[in-house]
Amino acid sequence: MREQLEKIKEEALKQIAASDALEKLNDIRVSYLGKKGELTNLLKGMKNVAPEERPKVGQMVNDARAVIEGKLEEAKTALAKKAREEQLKREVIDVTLPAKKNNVGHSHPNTIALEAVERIFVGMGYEVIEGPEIEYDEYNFTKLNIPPNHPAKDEQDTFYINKDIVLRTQTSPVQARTMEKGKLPIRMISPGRVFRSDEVDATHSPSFHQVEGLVIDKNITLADLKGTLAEFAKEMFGEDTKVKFRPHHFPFTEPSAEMDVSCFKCGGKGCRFCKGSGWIEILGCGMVHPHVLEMCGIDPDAYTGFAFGVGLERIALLKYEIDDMRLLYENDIRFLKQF
Ligand code: 2U9
Repeated sequence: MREQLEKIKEEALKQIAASDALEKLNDIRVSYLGKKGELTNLLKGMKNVAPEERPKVGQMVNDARAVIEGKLEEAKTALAKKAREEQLKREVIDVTLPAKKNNVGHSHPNTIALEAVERIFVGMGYEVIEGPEIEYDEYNFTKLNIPPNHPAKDEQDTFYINKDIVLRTQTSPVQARTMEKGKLPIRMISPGRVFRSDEVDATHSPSFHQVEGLVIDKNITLADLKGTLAEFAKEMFGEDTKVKFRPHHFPFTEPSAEMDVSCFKCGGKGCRFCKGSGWIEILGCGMVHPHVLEMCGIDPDAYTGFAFGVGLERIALLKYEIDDMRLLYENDIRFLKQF
């Protein structure tokens, strides 16, 4: 029995030494020390041992059991240590490698231009008011004196959601809604995204941005419009900027005009930038049409007002000498970082 015990112990220790996984050690524990394990079976054979021998043999079996258990524990600790070391090796960090730089964003030229426009008008006491991009036809057109069948309402120019609702083609509905609230006087600008079903090219996009302005008070005249917009031009394009107003037509203003600024590249002498004319068209403007005042609930005999509209992309393209509008919609950080 002693010999049998030694053989079992040796075999167990050999198997333990050769084990390279925790599951194998577990199998060994079961096959030697488990309920049906070899050592347990050996104890079951004690009845064949002479009674006086039994304590000694029992002690031997228990010793063998302790040795196997000890070795199993040792092997388990060694395997766990090896696994930890391998994991550490896999996760090793080379602290000498250069760090990955986070990409830092940059303000868009539209945003820079808008902030400049807002600063100028807020400085003159205007409020900045925004409104919905999806609008009723009534606010986008009818209340602005653009009647049904007007060419600007043509399907080619306007994105219709249904027969009554459009993607706004201008930010004017925000001013119409403000007028309807009836709190006078009004000094406001409304910046925002507008939509027109245009083909994309160097100067057009189906979605662009406008800033429109509106002033309504008693005794507002064309002189207020001219003085305000001349001041805006100086602050936006430089102290020496001159302005020129050319008659124009908009349904919502009467009289209407387009305003040119003296070329800020050549000072008005004429260059490639201003196509030799010395002037650059900047915005549209006019005195608010009495019919618009009336439709928005304001008495045209008591109040007058002026309005203007500028394309933000146009300002950004001119100010930063960008020759293709499409660059403004690509958001390439290498492009944006130049401004
Ligand atoms: C109300 C009354 C009048 C807003 C105005 C313009 C002139 C204008 C264009 C500039 C370039 C649009 O982005 S663009 O294509 N806009 O020329 N906009 S007056 O007039 C208003 C607005 C609201 C109630």
